[in-house]
Amino acid sequence: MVTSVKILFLIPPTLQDESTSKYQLAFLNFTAPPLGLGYIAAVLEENGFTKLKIIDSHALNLSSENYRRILKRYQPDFLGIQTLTPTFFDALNAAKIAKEENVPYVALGGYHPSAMPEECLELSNGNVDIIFRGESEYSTLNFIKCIESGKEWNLIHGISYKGANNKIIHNLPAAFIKDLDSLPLPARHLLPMDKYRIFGSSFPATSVLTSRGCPYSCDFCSVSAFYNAKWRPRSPEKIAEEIRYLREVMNLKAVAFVDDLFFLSKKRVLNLVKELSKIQDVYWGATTRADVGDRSLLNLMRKAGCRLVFVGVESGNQKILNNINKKTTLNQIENYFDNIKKARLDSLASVSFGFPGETRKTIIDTVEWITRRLDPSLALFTLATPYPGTEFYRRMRTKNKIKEHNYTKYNLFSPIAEISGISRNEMKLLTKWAYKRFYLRPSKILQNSFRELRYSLESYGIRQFFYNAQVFAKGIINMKILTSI
Ligand code: B12
Ligand code: SF4
Repeated sequence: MVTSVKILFLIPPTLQDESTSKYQLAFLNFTAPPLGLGYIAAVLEENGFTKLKIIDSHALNLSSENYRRILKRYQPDFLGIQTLTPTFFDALNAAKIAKEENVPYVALGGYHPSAMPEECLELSNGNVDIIFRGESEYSTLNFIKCIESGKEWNLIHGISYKGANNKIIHNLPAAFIKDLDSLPLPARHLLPMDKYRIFGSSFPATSVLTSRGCPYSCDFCSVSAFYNAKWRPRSPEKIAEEIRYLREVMNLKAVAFVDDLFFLSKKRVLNLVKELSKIQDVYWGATTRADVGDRSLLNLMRKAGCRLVFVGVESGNQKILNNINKKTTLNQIENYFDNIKKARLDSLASVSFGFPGETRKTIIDTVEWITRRLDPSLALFTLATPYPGTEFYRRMRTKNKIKEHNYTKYNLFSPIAEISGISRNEMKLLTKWAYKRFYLRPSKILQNSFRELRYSLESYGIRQFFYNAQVFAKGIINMKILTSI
């Protein structure tokens, strides 16, 4: 039994070569706080557990040795490590160090362990005691209460662990939180908030979540698998309360709504836009599909401080969109980008190469369509990655098409699955070509420069303009790193 439990949550230090891991963050200049850990910590604080720390090793640039020193000094009773598929081996390394430093309870949580609890426990060689599956605010609270009181874990929902004879036990799944408004705001005060930047901000910024989950079921998406295709919104009033706090208390003026699907309910966005219009000097961006949110809504969003809309386009080929169950049409996507432009918003088109049906020709056609027809402000070209737990993973595995088994490479920039007729090396070259084709056009460079200048003058100040020029240059340099991963 442990009294007054000391708790540490961790984004594990990276084991990857620095240039590779840094690339992802540098290219889009997007680093966001781990809101999931922030929410868990806030619920624990609310319930009287105040011996709490969150260490974001990425934001703080911590090495394994720095992290070991923190463990020695703090000596937590419970360590919870956030684990995405590409950070799985980082998490195992952090767990091993924790056991060497005698941390009694070491846990993994997040997308990857939720999809692969057994494999995670097996590969950890006894360094991980417990896996949290799914949404974990209340399962973590219940677990911490158990270790404080010395009670058994068998009634806690949402956890997996090894029982007698090393047999893996999966307790019942944790229920989804019905009313997201009942959650406290994420414990940002425990995070290094001065370190986070969103798309090109020269000053600190943050992510915010206005809903969880998504009712669609795109084959490749970890989110629909994780949240069981359920969507739950927060109320506009609660979101506005958070934004007001961020603006007035934390002095942040740029926010990325990182929901999986910000736009699902037009009524909710309209109400939210109304609330946000009352808060001065806050600029924001949000994610969407191309079939939700019409022109009038986009116009209102612009007035309420929206500057960037991130659209999951995925492919410029209708058959491929159908193959991945995206349920959008090329026509809808074209209209949507036209509307975004008319509303004077910036757009980011996110595209992945390598879904079923992809050929060299479909990649080239997609890039030309994006460049000439959609002409978004920014484009993100990634490689289709079969994340464990998704339908895409199951299909690729059944067909024996997964050729890369090192999870560290599941970073959206390394070829993982085989695509008939295109070698892995050619996939990298095609991605590199796509970036060049899209960004290195004189018209695009001019257009982006003017737009940045205009935004800097009307919203963020001229310092922002020079900062962005430097980010763009870094991005170009990083393209080399991208294709050498
Ligand atoms: C913002 C964001 C980022 C930010 C910040 C990430 C962070 N540290 O949280 C940045 C830009 C840094 C980022 C980077 C990447 N990301 Co990202 N990101 C997101 C996004 C859009 C929102 C994250 C978020 O705030 N969620 C909201 C909170 C409430 O949920 P949560 O974090 O999942 O936490 C809950 C549970 O998962 C669980 N939990 C999570 N961690 C832990 C830990 C413990 C101990 C416990 C008990 C529980 C627990 O409890 C939490 C509360 O309920 C998600 C999509 C999504 N909806 O989650 C993708 C997502 C997590 N990212 C993803 C990917 C692939 C990446 C990158 C590889 C992309 C890239 N190439 O750049 C990198 C990896 C960076 C790295 N090396 O770690 C994938 C992960 C897929 C997978 N199977 O691993 C997702 C799911 C997107 C997707 N649809 O595929 N990302
Ligand atoms: S890709 Fe977007 S629309 Fe599709 S399931 Fe995932 S979050 Fe929903």
